[in-house]
Amino acid sequence: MNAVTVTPLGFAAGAQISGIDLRAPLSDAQHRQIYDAWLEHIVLVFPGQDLSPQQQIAFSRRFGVLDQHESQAPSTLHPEHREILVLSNKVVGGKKSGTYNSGRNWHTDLSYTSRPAKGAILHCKEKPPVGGDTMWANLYLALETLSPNIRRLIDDLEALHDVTLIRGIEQRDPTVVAEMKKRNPPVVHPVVRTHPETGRKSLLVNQRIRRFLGMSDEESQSLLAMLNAHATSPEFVYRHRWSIGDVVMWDNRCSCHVALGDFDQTKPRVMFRCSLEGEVESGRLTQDVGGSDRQSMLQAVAAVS
Ligand SMILES: O=C(O)CCC(=O)C(=O)O
Ligand SMILES: [Fe+2]
Repeated sequence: MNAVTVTPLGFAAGAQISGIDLRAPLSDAQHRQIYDAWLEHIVLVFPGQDLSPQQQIAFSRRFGVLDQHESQAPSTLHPEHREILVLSNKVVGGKKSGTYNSGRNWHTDLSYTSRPAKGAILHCKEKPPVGGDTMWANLYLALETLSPNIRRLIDDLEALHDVTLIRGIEQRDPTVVAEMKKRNPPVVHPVVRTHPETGRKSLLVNQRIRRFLGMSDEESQSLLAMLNAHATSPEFVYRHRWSIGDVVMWDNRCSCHVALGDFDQTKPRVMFRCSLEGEVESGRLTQDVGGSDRQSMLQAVAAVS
């Protein structure tokens, strides 16, 4: 079996994997090589693939436990394979898909739950003639390039992640959104997190953070704006311009991403997505905050109610 070729696409993140047809099962050697490249480059691009849902599922399963998408509206899942979430802006039966504006602000998938995703595998099926790129930021680099003084400030800091900060959520079906909010009360995560496999630390900040615990709203907003601007600055970002047939997989444990809405919405953009379940419960409900953190918790709860 030939070795696959790994070609970096960006300095901060991104590598292209060629010399492989993902329709066939991966050998153990190929799997190891791809897995190592994934840990190193965070975002892997496999161009020119043409996978059936079954083949995409089989490939994705080699990298983790597949999310059955219980928390997603049934109408957004592939009709025969619930492991595939369909990201689409098409109008079906007179209604926009529930995923038509997914991912429109910087986020780490499922950081508004106690167990953020391990990663995801997107397969591009249809795309607009221009626009609709996706960008990923390397959050290891974001952390490592902070000054020692800011580093000390955030080392033990915790942030409240809030599902209601998903950009454009208010434009989605109100029944689905109400259910999402009910299932996802705000959760607290450390701002500095450790990758379970590489052991490297990264900066878990994004635009779905409401506030930091133990800080006033003003302090939180200023610090968050600074950290988000830093984390998503161009030197830490890989921007992917899609082609039909691309398979892109990312490591969600050290990155954040955004799907740009800069395209003609009358043109279809369709991605089939498999999601890898997170391995660790890194977050906790605000209700669990006790003792000296209680005041912060009350402030935090007040801030979202
Ligand atoms: O549509 C995209 O490019 C990505 C959307 C997104 O945020 C995701 O699939 O997690
Ligand atoms: Fe996402």
